[in-house]
Amino acid sequence: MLKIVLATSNPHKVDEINSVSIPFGIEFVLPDKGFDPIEDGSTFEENSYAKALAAAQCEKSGRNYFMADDSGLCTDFLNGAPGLKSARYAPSAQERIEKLLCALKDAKENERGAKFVCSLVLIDKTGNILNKTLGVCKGKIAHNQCGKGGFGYDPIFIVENKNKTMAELSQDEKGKVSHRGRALMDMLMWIKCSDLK
Ligand code: ITT
Repeated sequence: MLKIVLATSNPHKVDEINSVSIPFGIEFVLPDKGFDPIEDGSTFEENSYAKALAAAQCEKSGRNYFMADDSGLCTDFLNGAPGLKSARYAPSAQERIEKLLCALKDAKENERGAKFVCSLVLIDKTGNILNKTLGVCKGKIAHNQCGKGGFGYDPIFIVENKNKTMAELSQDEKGKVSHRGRALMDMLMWIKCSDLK
């Protein structure tokens, strides 16, 4: 099994990614102690690279490859917000959901469009970018929360062409349509064709 450090503190990302990658012979593991990235980039990709580099810099276990996921929810009504600030929009996941529903309370049905974005960046221990992928999942913001699966904004994100929120999908279904699932599939295909070991 090829082990790659996943530069994150979010256990939901590790679960979602490993549920897809392990059948491909690739396991993602948490960074060593001291992982504390500064996410002050102006794009998802810049933040993703900053996280991957921070994991490489605190590596003590001899692992060679580091991948980061920077992701977020962009809404049309709020000109792309919360976007890069999705994780910091309010203190807890429930408060973030409530704040977003409140911010969209006057948005009409055709103004509730939104997309989840995920930037994956894979680097080696010296910080060289080996590959990067981007995944997008389109949908709209619901009026109320629905579903218990996933994490974050999933209970208020209605997936395009499915009459369900992301939180009503199984982990398998989410992996097939989500921003993370799409970016990950491209990344796994690249890794499989590369000679990383
Ligand atoms: P790391 O930086 O440690 O990876 P994080 O949760 O802070 O963990 P981000 O900075 O990438 O990650 O912020 C992403 C936020 O966007 C996340 O906290 C959620 O609020 C939201 N988000 C991202 N992907 C999501 C998904 O699949 N479902 C629901 N919300 C998601």
